[in-house]
Amino acid sequence: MIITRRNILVGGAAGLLSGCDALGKNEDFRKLLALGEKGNFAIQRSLQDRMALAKEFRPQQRSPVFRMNGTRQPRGEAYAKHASEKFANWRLTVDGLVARPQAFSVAQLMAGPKRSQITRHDCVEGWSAIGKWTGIPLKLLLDAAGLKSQARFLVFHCADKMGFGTPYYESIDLIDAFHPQTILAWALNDETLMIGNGAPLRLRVERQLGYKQAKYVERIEAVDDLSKLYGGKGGYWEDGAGYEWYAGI
Ligand SMILES: Nc1nc2c(c(=O)[nH]1)N[C@H]1C(S)=C(S)[C@@H](COP(=O)(O)O)O[C@H]1N2
Ligand SMILES: [Mo]
Repeated sequence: MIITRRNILVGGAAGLLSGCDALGKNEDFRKLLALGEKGNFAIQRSLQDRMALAKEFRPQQRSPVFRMNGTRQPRGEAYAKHASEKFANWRLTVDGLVARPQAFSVAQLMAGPKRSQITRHDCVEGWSAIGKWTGIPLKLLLDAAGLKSQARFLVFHCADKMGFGTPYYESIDLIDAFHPQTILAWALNDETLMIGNGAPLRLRVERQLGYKQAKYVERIEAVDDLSKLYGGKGGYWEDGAGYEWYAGI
């Protein structure tokens, strides 16, 4: 995906340069091309920056306790039942603009390839915590489902309801979706996730702030447009409190 976009950018500039000798002699047009090249360079730089890895820490640098914030215990009978069954019947569905909709059990995800990373979580409320997350790279789930070419964003639907019964949800673009540190985590500090931290599955998208780290994820939906969902801003806090959709750190 990203490679393709880069190729289009580079290919576009090269095509213009080779095809238009007469135009190339025109001073204004040459200036315009030079600007275009700078622009492409800037876009490529920013794409590369977004693929850069978040800092990873040493085990001894972990916080003694990893705080729980926002929902610590989802309300409702459905979640309580799942918790009492130790999430044996929880399903993570991957659907929307995909070729092959998927439904994974937590056990299946835990048996799959895993990645661990010790990262710092930064909450806009002014606290941070360093913890070790283990989970399955999101890329593997997307490869299994096969994103359709119209897909632009992934929406994470959560099992907890906020004020007035609005579900928590979040969304990311495909650059973050395929980022090597983007995982669906099922363990924190080598222990199965506690309910307060988002059991049984929560997103870790390490280049962004705390509110993007959706907990209690039960559905990942591939969409072409965020404006059709809920308040249209791509996330619970984006809709309700005007938080930035791209919360890069
Ligand atoms: N489903 C859901 N995800 C959520 C929240 C929430 O309330 N519900 N709170 C967010 C916020 S603001 C933060 S800082 C982190 C907190 O994660 P933690 O409880 O593991 O510290 O989860 C984020 N993801
Ligand atoms: Mo937060």
